Amino acid sequence: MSQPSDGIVINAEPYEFTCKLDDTALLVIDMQRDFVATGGFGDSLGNDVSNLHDTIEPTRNVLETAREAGIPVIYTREGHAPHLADCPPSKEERGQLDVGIGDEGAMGDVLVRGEEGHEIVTELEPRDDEVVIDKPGKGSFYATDLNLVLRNLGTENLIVTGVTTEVCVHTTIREANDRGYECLMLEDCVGSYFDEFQRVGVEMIKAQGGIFGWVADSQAFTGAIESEA
Ligand code: C5J
Repeated sequence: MSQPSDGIVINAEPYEFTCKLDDTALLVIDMQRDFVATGGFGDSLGNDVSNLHDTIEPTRNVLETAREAGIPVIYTREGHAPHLADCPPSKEERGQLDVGIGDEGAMGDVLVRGEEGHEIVTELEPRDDEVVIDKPGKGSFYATDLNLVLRNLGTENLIVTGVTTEVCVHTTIREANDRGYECLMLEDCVGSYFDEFQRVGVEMIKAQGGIFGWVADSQAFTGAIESEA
């Protein structure tokens, strides 16, 4: 069982992933200080952010390879306008947090656009010519222009990185599946606060012959792209 033979072949599970430079985009999901940084929202909730930190270096390598190969890079950021009119009250209230969405935290108002915590971590900063999609939900397609942007680019395949594995990464891959995209998750470039969720979150993508897509590590991706160049 394999995809059509023309194209770049990436060693993946449950079987080889094939794509072309001109029908592929790299998604970098929610690598924001609020989720990843020490002192950010995720950290303030008592989560261990070290697993998320570990994704930065491999993602940086993947970004460099994609940019050199001319693969479009699309970033997403989860967050809300300062008035919070785009934040469902259920989301705002859930958790009964002392410092929750819209409240003042160590990096500005939590998950609010324009605040320090909402920005992408410095190591992975978008270039000026790259698309950054601001999303109010977990899924990157919900209430955003992502599908339009991808269709305009001629994208059929998505290389998926970001955080957190079982929340925004999974929701986005599931949404992408239903819209006809093929997704390759790079397992060392996605991170969860919880080891068990990371393990199972990765397994679930490639189970049942690739029910949601494929999984590879970042070196399988960079090696395949670089050998094509
Ligand atoms: C969460 C995300 N975990 N980016 N957001 O609330 O996964």
